[in-house]
Amino acid sequence: CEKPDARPFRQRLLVVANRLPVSAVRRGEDSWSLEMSAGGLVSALLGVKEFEARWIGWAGVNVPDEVGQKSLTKALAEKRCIPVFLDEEIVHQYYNGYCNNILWPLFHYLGLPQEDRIATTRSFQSQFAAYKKANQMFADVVHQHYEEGDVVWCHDYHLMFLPKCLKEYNNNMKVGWFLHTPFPSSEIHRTLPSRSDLLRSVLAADLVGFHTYDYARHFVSACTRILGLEGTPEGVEDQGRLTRVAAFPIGIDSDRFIRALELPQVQDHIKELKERFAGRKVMLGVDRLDMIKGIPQKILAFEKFLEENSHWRDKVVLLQIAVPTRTDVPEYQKLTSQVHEIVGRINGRFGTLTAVPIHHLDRSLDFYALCALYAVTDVALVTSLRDGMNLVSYEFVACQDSKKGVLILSEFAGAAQSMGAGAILVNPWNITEVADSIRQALTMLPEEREKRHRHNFLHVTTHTAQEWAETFVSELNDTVIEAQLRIRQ
Ligand code: ADQ
Repeated sequence: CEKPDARPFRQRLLVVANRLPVSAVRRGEDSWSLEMSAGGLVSALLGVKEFEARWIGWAGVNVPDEVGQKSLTKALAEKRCIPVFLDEEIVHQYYNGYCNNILWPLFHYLGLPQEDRIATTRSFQSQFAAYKKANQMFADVVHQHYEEGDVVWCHDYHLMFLPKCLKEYNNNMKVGWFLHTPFPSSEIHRTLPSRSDLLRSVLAADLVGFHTYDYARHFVSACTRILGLEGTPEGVEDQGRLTRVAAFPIGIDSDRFIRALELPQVQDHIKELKERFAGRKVMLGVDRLDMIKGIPQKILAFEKFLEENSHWRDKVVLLQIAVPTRTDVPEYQKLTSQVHEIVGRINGRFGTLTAVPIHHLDRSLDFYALCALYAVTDVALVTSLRDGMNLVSYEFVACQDSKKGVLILSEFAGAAQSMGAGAILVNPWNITEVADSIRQALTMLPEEREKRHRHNFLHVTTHTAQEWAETFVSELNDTVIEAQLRIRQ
């Protein structure tokens, strides 16, 4: 007789995102090395243990041949990953073009590209066509792997067309969509030529989630103003069908950071850093090198602080770690040169033969080095011009339980809504205000630091990535059950 399966039932979750959590590098005709990629989405979803999760996405590499596609599919299957194969042209038009050149800046209030109008319209149309085509390719792969009862969770602005494609395949599929960036005011969204198509497609999902209540409100008001639909406290209604819209603020796996601080290698690194910067307060910025992160504004505010507080010049150092991203895009290349130019000028102005005020690194740090840096920091500076949430602020807080450093946080990061009471909130465009907040942070009394840190630490350790994912998926299950009950009534 068959033994009963001892494992509790775990629902299958298909996580669909533009990128898989691993990047593939080809080593031979059918040999691959797979590297874990960093980033908020990956670290958040890796903490989810309640589900039988599979990832569907692009592995970041062009694989034109069948041998390569087969062998990569096999290698990825061991990591529970399923590839979507995108060719170079699609990647160029869909990913570099429509996603990164149009949706990303627009959703962060940087507007649409400003080139010649006719050229923009033409390239816009072909990029949008590629966007739809790529989303359909993702849908095809989901369809091939879908089993009845699965939950399909689509992620981010790359896949706004996916909910509609999935529901066309199977209207009973449970589909959720979550946006990791801000959703802008409806006045911004309405400038997008494909504004209605994207909204309608997202509305095909059963549940639509955002980091903050404000983004959810902007989305609902875009649907009411642009599509003429009815917004309700629950979401958006279209001819009796409700799409539930709500806020699900993401978190981090805080225990992973807290546990890492106890490892000997991290402790050694902390000791080295303390010796290296002895006698100086350490300020830290960790960002992807992206215009939305407000890196030039942050550095200029630091310059202003040094200008106005000469007695601090040899007592403080700013470590700015910036991972280059989208390096083939001219705007990003310009940003890199701009940051280097400002850092060089300030170091020339305030540096001495033995020390410079800014250490700028254009690279990624490994997890343990990052934890050590967070732990020795006195003041973290997060000055995003817009940011869906910003996980760096969470990671810093998780590593500060002994030091109780101060977080200076942009009011335009989603994190400001959860950590506003513990951080010093600033308008990153106001260089004078940020410079003043640096002085305030460096001179803050220990009791005040302790009080602010307690608030933030409690938030970061209770609102974790796991809790975020479980809440979203259980809300999605409930939403579908409620909709079925409504139809039966
Ligand atoms: P990102 O824009 O990538 O994420 P963020 O939330 O700060 O921004 O996450 C960045 C991640 O990359 C963090 O885990 C951080 O540790 C890591 N990282 C950044 N710089 C690094 C460096 N130099 N070395 C090593 N690691 C580095 C998007 C949205 C955010 C949203 C997340 C999650 O733009 O607003 O918070 O998704 O939803």
